[in-house]
Amino acid sequence: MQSLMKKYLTDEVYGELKNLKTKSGYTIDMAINSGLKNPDSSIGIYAGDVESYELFKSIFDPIIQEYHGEYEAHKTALHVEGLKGGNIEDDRIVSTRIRVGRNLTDFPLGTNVSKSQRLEVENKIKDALDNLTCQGKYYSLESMSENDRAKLIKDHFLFKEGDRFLEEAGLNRDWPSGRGIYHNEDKTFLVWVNEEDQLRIISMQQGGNIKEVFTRLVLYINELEKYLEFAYSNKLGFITSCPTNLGTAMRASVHVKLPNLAKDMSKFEKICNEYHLQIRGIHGEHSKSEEGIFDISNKRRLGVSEIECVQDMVNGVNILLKEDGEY
Ligand code: ADP
Ligand code: CIR
Repeated sequence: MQSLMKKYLTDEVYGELKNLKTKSGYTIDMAINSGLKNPDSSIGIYAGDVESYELFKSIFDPIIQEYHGEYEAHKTALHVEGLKGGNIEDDRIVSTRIRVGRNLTDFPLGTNVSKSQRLEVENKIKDALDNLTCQGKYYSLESMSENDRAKLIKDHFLFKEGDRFLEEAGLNRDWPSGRGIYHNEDKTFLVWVNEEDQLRIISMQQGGNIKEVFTRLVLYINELEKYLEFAYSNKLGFITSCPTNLGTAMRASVHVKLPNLAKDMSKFEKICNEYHLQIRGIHGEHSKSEEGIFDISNKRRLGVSEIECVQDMVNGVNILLKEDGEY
């Protein structure tokens, strides 16, 4: 399957964009490098700064439309009130995780920051995290032992090293400098620093109490917003490196056992398309399912509110559980 970048980058569009450069020095060649070097990309393009989405809109706009669907405008509404069926009591649900991506205003995105800017971003985020009432700790990647790092990755808490999509997007430059993870003692609230986005704010726990996970996430995002200013636009919502994360930048997922649908992938995929769900493997994006366990999350994030993202996931997962039980 060709990437959305290849689908929409006609000779005419490339000709129009090839000599343009944003104020931070980002070009269309930098934006499409990941998709060109990784022909199995599904999207294949990254922004370098907020301005990229405007300057290169003749390629970004159709990709955004196709991924998120038609939408009028984006409006953030970060609250849990109104969520229906927020506790899925079914022992096939292994765990729940909700994350949002955020980036700071006044800096290029991770694809195009300098080493010193990345360290500045890390310091600002560390200072803000110090104020959180969950009393977690920040661990820089540089200071972490190889064993601790491997365990955090295996247990689904930390990002991996060497992702080839991020590599070719310039997101792994100067690794591991400036990267790290913050978490509370029981690892139910975590923040990744300077991975694909400058912040990935994460709430997670075992089981299917989605409302509890969502409530914790909202609480600490609100606390962080007192200390950090996140890049946001009325048209695109929260600004992220990858156009799939624009809008709420929210991915609400469960790890769920669906052994029967696993043997009937065309039906599984049909249901997921209908209910705006994405299927990932057990170790995140581009990984495989193990023992019939899948990562099921909302797909659209732009032009929908945060609660709609979570509701998409809840509604869809209930259907999948029902269908899987009927074999
Ligand atoms: P992101 O969610 O930030 O887009 P990934 O898809 O790579 O990135 O997932 C990051 C990590 O989070 C992976 O280790 C993945 O297994 C873990 N993860 C995602 N959803 C869940 C979940 N519901 N329960 C436990 N771990 C999860
Ligand atoms: C790709 O194009 O496949 C990667 N750059 C990741 C794209 C974002 N992920 C997604 O929508 N699943």
